[in-house]
Amino acid sequence: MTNPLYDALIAPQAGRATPLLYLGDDSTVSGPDFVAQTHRFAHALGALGLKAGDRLAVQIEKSSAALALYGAALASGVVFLPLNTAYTAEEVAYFVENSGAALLVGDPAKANSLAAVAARFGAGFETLDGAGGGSLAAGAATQSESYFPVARTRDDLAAILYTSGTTGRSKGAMLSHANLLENAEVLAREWRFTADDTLLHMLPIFHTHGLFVASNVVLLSGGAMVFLPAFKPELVLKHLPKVTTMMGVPTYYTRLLAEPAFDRAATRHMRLFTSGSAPLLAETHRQFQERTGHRILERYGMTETNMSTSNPYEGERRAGTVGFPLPGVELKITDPETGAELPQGSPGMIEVRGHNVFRGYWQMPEKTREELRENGFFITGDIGVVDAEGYVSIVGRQKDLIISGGYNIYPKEIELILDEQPGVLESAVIGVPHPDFGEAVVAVVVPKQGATPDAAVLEAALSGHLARFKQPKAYVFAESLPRNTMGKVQKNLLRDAQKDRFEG
Ligand code: MCA
Ligand code: AMP
Repeated sequence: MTNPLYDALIAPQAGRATPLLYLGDDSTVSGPDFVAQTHRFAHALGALGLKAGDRLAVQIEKSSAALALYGAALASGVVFLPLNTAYTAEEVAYFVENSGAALLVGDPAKANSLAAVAARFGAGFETLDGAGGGSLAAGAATQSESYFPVARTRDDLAAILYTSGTTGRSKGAMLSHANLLENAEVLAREWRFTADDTLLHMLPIFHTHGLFVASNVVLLSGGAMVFLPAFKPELVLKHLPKVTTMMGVPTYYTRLLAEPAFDRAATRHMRLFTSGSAPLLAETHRQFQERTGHRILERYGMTETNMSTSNPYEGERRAGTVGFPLPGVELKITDPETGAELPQGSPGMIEVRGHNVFRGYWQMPEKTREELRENGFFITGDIGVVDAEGYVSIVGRQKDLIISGGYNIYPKEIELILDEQPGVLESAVIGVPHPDFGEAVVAVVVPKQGATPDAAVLEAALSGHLARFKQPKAYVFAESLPRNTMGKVQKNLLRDAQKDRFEG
């Protein structure tokens, strides 16, 4: 009996002699201790009635216990559904309801509101805090350290990660054991990860980047992680001497470049810096090389596809490109209207097919059919171009999406709430260049005749509904929105008008 991800990522940790995790308080977690905690959690999930295939929604702080809970879900065949810690209870409610989660695990500080959400949809509720305490941990403490993992096939689901839709309704991307394992294997090989590596892990673990790219690759290759709750430049400088590799979103690298101490000497021993989740400006790539001598390795992926392309480990890491399709991934550029493949050099829709492509959206067959072709190609919504040497560049997005500090924000979700506010006739939410976040959210609001809606009131109205990072960083009031002959709002014109708003 096998369980592909448990066998590859979790079980081998039991045999390691050196620490798996180095934590922010200078304590460590050994491999055997990590596996024991994973097993105790797996028993605790079983004791709470969770069976293989049930969904486990978690909105918890990053910690070694949170990673062990992910391991426990894998071991017990429970489908892991991690949620951004910034989401409001209202946002969490949608995911619990849509996924039919059997259990919600939340931070004790939010226990009242989250327990009410769980109760509303018939899910159980337990707590786990950033220090590894809470009711789930208490229930696990008395459980056995040995656990026989539940058998899973490569096609069984390991996780569901929600990704927002252009309609404002999030869709659960179903990821199988094979999706996650094969992608981790390819990345570990392509990026030369071995047991000698220690990764500086500062990414959140509720998204693909921090959980499946960073954590899975290290667990698979037998390396270790300096595992910190959040990104802070001063902590990078403190922990850098202990690590060989770092993964980040572009904001991490622009913030590090603002630290004079982050230089050639501080990074001399480093083997690899990777970047993804948002475009890395060619300028940042060049400045980073000038300052440190390292060329950041940029790669491209999505929640639905894990990683699809990467710049080469050996060979030229070309600024402004996301490199080549990874082994086992086919990539083509198509006409967004007809789906016909375009000749090399023409910009068009990026479509990808391979081991990495997800199994469809949870209980949304129509959405799945719209984006995942019968022949297996996934329509990414990203506009790209492939040069004569095969390097892929992302030159735009067909989807109405803002990427701010590596988080995806769908304008529709914000517009729907703004449009309901008193005094608001309509709104258009756009992303404009921002020196720190790459893009920042700006709301263009058209007041109803005679009304004078106030930005502070609108901000307050959004705050009960939406996570803080999605809320506009600025409001602009306009008499009308520019529209084309089809009546569609021309957001490009709004973006042009606002493009210098945050630039110094
Ligand atoms: C925090 N704030 C933000 C963001 N983060 N606003 C816009 N965009 C953001 N990303 C706001 C907070 O709401 C708060 O607002 C203020 O900034 C300070 O909050 P704080 O938590 O202190 O912020 P921070 O620590 O400076 O965080 C910025 C960050 C973080 C370090 C860039 O957002 C981050 O770690 N991002 C990584 C996201 C990530 O892992 N993405 C991977 C997705 P106020 O002060 O007004 O209250 S996976 C993916 O995309 C694909 C598959 C892929 O290819 O990897
Ligand atoms: P998510 O929905 O969080 O999976 O975000 C996926 C999206 O992030 C992709 O469709 C791209 O638009 C964007 N993305 C990820 N990596 C890169 C990159 N290296 N350059 C540009 N965009 C990227």
